[in-house]
Amino acid sequence: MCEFHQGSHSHQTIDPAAAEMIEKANRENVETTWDRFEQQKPQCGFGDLGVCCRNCLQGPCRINPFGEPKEGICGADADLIVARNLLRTIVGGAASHVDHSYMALHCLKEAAEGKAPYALKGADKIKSVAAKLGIATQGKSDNALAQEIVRAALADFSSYSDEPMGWLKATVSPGLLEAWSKLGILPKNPDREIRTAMHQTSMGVDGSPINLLLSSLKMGLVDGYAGLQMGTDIQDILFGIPYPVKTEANLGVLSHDKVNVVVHGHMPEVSEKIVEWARKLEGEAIKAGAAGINVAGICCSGNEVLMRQGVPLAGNYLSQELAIITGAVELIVVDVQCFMPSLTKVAACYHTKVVTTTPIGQLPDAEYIPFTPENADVKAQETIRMAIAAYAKRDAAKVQIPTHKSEAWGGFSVETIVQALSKLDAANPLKPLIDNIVAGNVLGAVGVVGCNNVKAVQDQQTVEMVKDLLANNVLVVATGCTAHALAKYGFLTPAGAKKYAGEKLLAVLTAVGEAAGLGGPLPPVLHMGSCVDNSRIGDLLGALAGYLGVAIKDLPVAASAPELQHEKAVSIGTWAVALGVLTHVGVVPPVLGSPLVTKVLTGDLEGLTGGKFLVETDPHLAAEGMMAHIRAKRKALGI
Ligand code: SF4
Ligand code: MSK
Repeated sequence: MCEFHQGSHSHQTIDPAAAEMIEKANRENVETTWDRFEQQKPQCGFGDLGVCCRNCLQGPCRINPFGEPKEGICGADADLIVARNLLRTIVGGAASHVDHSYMALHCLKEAAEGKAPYALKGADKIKSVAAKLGIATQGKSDNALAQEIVRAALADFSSYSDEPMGWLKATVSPGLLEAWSKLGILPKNPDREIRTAMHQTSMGVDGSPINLLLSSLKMGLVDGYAGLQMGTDIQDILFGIPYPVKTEANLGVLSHDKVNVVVHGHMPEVSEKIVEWARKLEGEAIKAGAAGINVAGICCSGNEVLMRQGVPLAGNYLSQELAIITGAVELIVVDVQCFMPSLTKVAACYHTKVVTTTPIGQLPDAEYIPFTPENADVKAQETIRMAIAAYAKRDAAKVQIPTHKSEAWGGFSVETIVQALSKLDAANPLKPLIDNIVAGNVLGAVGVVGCNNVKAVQDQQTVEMVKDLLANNVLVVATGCTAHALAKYGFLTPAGAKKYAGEKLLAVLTAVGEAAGLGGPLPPVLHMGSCVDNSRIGDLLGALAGYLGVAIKDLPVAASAPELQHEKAVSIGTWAVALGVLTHVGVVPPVLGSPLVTKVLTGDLEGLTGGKFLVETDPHLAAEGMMAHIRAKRKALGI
């Protein structure tokens, strides 16, 4: 066994389990994302600044920020090229979320019509979504209501009218509708908006950077309401509203003596079925000589099945190859988004099977098991049996599972948070939280979301920033791969409250946690779910603003994506600034080549929506910047 050198990978990760596996990869000559990052250096300066254009075949054109040329062949300057590239990035993110939401919608349609083996577990959600859509509920079965909800959603996708999206109108306050209407950014049919934005950014169409930035805001709303909100609403109907659940996080959750199956990607339609059939087929694994079947999650598939099933988290985005490098993973099943094409190459060094499940998410050399809502039971059994068969091929000499893991609590939907607070004030559940904010016991709240990015030391910016926020009595909610990051270091536990929260925040968390029957404080970071679950944060902000009778932009809150990598993180951030939220990004986005775009995003935007971007790669300065904003909002509210 190689001696474990903790800290020798301090420029790559702060996670000791990840460091141990990078060491193992080096020893076993397995290439990882960090090796490929080194091979990419130096990364292209034009790309970094966003001033490279490939939108027509006369290009590529690039602008020299320090000299000539100042324009591309068609005359597009840096401002235009950067604005066009930014909108296309946001379109990429929005399209991913909207397609995800559409897949969930298709699954709900088939299930509600009795054609797919999914029970509708979220009866409460059916009622609340129907109510917000204005669908009468009395005397109707869950299935009938679900079918009406599906029709309402599909109406948005097939709308020819100039009316804004129904799902958006049903979700946001009239104040926001009016503000967005004045800006001309209310989206209509989401598919049409995505098409129009691709058209708008093609060669020889929109030459106005400002107009393109307004379309970027509109695309943020497409993401927020046709992607995040609709996706979460539909998934809660299918799989149930999450409630608090305790589990564990980090590579140490992998088992030495069980068949390890890792779910990775985003779609609970796949991962829920894998969990269900792993439980049902446990006997077959035992017959094959294993102690059972252990399912663990990577990225947002992990978050989805953690939130509703208590499945442990194996790791976030940068740990996906490392899970295979343990030598203990029999099978990794992916669906859409965030899985590296390298997975099959890494898996080839071990006995691990890689299974793809969707027509748009395939990998050469992987096993393709096409899941549909109708065949999900059959395909999930096939997948689990493939994993059981692979167990016999596990090479004990190659197995090294890090011991590191931490307890982690998840399942903090808005419904859960309200339920916990209602133990303090049943008639007025939000009042205790608001009272504590007014009294200064909770300075404010920050939603910490998004990914890992190989440009940043894995988890470091997230952890350092959140430590500062909590110590200063700022409540933190988290989703996505940052929730994994925080889970690994104990932020999602009651003990984490004692370790990280400031005195006043700890007192509040203790009062709520004890009233809710947890026998101790609430975790100082509330895990609200996957990337699409960011809509839960939007719902919470809407409820708090509604209670106080102010706009979201007036609340003492901020958002942060300290280690973002995916286009989806940019589109989520754009939705957040459209809502009026100061949104920090800890990785510099490719916009600095345009002084105009940079100025609008980090300054002028505030005059339009109340939100803007804060770009800061230092986690301590980022925390300071958000807290300064929170204090200014408190002052403006007179608290
Ligand atoms: Fe160059 Fe203009 Fe074509 Fe872009 S659209 S590649 S700037 S000619
Ligand atoms: S999975 S989008 S790396 S959070 Fe949602 Fe993680 Fe970012 Fe993918």
